[in-house]
Amino acid sequence: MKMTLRWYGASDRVTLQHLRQIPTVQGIVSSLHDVAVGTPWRASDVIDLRDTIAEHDLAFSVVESIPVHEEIKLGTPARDRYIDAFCESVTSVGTAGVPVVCYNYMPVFDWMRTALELPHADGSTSLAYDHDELERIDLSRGTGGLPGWAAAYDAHALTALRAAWQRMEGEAVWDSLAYFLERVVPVATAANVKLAIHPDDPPWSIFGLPRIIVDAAALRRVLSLVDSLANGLTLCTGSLGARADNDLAAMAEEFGARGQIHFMHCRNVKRGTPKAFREVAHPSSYGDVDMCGVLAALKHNGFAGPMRPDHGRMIWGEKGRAGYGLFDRALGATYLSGLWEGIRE
Ligand SMILES: [Mn+2]
Repeated sequence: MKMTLRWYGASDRVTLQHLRQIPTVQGIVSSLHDVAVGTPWRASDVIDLRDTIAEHDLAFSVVESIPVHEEIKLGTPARDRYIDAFCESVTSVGTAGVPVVCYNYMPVFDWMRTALELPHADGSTSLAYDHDELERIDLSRGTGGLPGWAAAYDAHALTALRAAWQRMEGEAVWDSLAYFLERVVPVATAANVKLAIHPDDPPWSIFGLPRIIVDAAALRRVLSLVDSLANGLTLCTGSLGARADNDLAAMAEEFGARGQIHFMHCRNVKRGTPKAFREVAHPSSYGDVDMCGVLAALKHNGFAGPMRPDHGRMIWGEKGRAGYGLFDRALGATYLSGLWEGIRE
């Protein structure tokens, strides 16, 4: 296992030097955040980012993410040129020697929460989600009412997108994913890059939009679409852990044994009423994720890939990007590394 942390580039308040000072951290997870969705990445830009990271004696371990253009997910005739662009980006990542690309396949919206600073009894804050609250949000005037949703859509664009998605049943999303992977996986293989799909967060339909990467059966199905080591998974314990019927240790065992987990996101959640949760400190006792069970299954199966503490809380008065402060993620990294060290093979 290689411990990594996400870094948002030069504009991130958390610096590479900060991250380097956290015990056990060896690598960085980052992206070309300034390149528009659907524009192919240049190898020279990925190499520049890799070299910046290397100046701090850290590896560029994972690209998270290359965004998948909406036309690809919708399966429109325009998708082919966006798939070509995605392939070109994957090739550039391979040229720079970055071994893993994380991506997700969620319609319209990426991760979704209803609170970015839910206060906890100890004075810390974290991200949280309540489905009833979400469904009460009025989208008729665009995405302005959504907390934390960066890529804004105005009312017109959002209405058009939602109308397009209304024609897509879940099976149609699977078809478009298969079409995408059939073209991208061979390119990734040739570039020596492993693709790692991130589960949907939260793992259920929102605003009437289908979400398909939600449980073990879905992960199995993704792997069956194209049988290749380059077609793999990001196992995110926080995303999948929002559902009580997801046994995360069993998933780590099953997909770890197959060697198809290319990237680990470790985050703990405390589930509330059905379809509600809040993010909590990483140790198992604070939430519903059996972190020791997950890591034991991975270690038992020889997991050697990158792992990162996913979101952290905001503690000690820190301000910054929701979920991506320094302090609690640093505690998460050392907790996870300690847990890992303590598990005997
Ligand atoms: Mn995640």
